[in-house]
Amino acid sequence: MSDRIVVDPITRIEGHLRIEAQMDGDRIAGAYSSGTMVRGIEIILKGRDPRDAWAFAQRICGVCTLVHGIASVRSVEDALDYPIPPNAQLIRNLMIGAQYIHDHVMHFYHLHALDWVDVVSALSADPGQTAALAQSISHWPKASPGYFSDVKKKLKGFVEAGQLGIFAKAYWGHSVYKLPPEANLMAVAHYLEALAWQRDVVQLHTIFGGKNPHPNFLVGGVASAIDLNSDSAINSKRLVQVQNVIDKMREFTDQVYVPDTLAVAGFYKDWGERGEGLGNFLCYGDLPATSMDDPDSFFFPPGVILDRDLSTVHPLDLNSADEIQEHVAHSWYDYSAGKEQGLHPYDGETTLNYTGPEPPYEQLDVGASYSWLKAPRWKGKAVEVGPLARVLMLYAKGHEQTRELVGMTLSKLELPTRALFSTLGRTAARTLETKILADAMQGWYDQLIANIKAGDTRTFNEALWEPSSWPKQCKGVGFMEAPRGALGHWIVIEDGRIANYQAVVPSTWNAGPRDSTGQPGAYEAALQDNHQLADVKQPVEILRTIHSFDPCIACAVHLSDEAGEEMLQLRVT
Ligand code: NFE
Ligand code: MG
Repeated sequence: MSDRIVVDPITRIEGHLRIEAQMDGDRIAGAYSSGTMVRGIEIILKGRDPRDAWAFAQRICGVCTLVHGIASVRSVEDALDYPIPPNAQLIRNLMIGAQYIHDHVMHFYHLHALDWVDVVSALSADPGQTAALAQSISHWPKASPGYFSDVKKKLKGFVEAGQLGIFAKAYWGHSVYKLPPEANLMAVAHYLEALAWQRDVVQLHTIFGGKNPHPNFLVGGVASAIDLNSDSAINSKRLVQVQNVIDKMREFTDQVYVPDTLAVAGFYKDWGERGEGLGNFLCYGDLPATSMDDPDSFFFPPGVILDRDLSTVHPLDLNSADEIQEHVAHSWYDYSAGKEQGLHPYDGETTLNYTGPEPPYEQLDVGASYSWLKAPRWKGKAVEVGPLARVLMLYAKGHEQTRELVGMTLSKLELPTRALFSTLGRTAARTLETKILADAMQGWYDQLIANIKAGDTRTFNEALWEPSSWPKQCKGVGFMEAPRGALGHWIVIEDGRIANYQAVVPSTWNAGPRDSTGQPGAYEAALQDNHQLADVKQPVEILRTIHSFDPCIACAVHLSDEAGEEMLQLRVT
């Protein structure tokens, strides 16, 4: 196996991901995705009070900082049949929406953009022409020649001091970077602006949840009281702040993020023809207008799309033992019934069995086990989850704004509908979903204000708080759509304590390894889909497609990294 490219770690992600690409000349013939750190949260949770589980589960990740808290409280509420007040539902929707918008903008500018934007090329941009470009695509006020001249000066300072800092060690000057210097300079300016913007908009979480990362949650509601006459509760001043954050989110999305995505995509249309892979998409659905028991009221509809057939959305059942199962045939785990078995999360097992090579090593034995991620499957099929899955689901269900935005995007880029199923389509879907959600935020906010005006300030239901009111045994699933896709926590409660807890996480669906039938996971399939490398020593194409999924391996393996050591290597053999 001499012609295998190893990229480890994949940078500009959360967590530790290794990609091995088996080359056939300059083409990727087989790709292997490996999570290289071990999990532990599910073991830590056993025996604890279910009302505390969210605080532990939330520490799975600091990027999708609230989603494991929400999935966890929902799992307990589902198990106990525990209703929450309408205001709590609205506040959760606002917090989830804010998480998406914050996370997607940061992913685009700070994690993904540098796969498409050559920072060093920005140094040869003409600030006047950059201003003309910026003004031609948006009304964003920071677009004068003087402004771009200042950004260029700042960047020049970094480079001359040999301190590219956050921009260091990329493949600058690579022939696959296609943007003109002016577009590169505009993108660098927005990269820096997005850093400041995200600090402001994250306030929404601190207002409703006390802090960020890891805002506070509560089984039975939300951890914030509404009292317009109190300084230490959600009052008029705080509500005005929330409105300001929503305005800032919508403005930046409309004026910067959407136009930048379209402008950059215009130079990379060939990426609308590669990197799809599976063609199967799954959503659990989320953002209820009423309650989690009423999927018809969800803003994001649940369902499964197979073989990119948008005319049929298949229903799914998170409680059925035959539908969602995790496989470990190529993962460093054992199941008591054998490694070939699939297990539904209620019956899930977390038994570590590392059989890989001793580090440092050249290559993984991809014919055997090669990842700390399990391989989740729906009815035996590998599926993709995330923004593209959600946008396709909205599209298939006839959501009008989605249809308009998708139509506008394809017509501006002069691309066929088929281009949705690609690396470019995945990245564009994230942008469009942000626009759709930023607009929806206003609706949830207006409803919250209307409830408060009508005298309803309840945010917590104490009816089932005491374990003495619980059944001796029960189980439930808390699910949501996290920024990276479908997320579920399955809990089994016995005598008021956690008997079993399993999280099946978006990046596990997408980044997982092959299963017992040899089916690749979503990353693997995408990399095997029409990927030529212009320079095997600088495999930026691998980064483009992997980053289009926005990996989070901390989530995917439920991290507990005892050694804390990274293996830094890029090896071309
Ligand atoms: Ni750590 Fe996460 C999200 C979850 S993982 S980022 O979004 O759940 O895929
Ligand atoms: Mg899990």
